[in-house]
Amino acid sequence: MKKCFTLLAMLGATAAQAHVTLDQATAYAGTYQKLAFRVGHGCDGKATTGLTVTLPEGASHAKPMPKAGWKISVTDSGALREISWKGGSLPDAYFDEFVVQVKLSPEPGKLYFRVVQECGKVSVAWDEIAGEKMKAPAPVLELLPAPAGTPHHAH
Ligand SMILES: [Cu+2]
Repeated sequence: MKKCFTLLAMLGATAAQAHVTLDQATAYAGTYQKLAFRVGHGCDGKATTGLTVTLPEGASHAKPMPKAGWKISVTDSGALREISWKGGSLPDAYFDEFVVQVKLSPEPGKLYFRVVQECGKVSVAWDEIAGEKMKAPAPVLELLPAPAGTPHHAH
């Protein structure tokens, strides 16, 4: 994580792209969307070997996209749903995306996705949802009111 803090100091807000982030910042409420979780670096130089995303209530009907080299598992335990990718190895010098399709809540607002990044025995929780100068912010998606005529079944 040290490397990340240095980048934050140097680049300010743009360094957020180097964390674990969502490919898109906004989406229309009530639609099906492809969400790509982008892993910008490993854990203090170590390769990423696992990623677990907790879906908020506002993201349902989750369908992960198969990913070569990674084993996907889905946990559905009532309100909280977890999707994890394990068994691969993403070197610190590269980035990759982990993709899932979800149906978004019809209510506009922000959805936070808590993510745990694993690098062998080390892990980083990307779960901060408020405050300035967050060290490990959770990926966030802002749901915008859908314009009239937006198809609700894009799948
Ligand atoms: Cu980062």
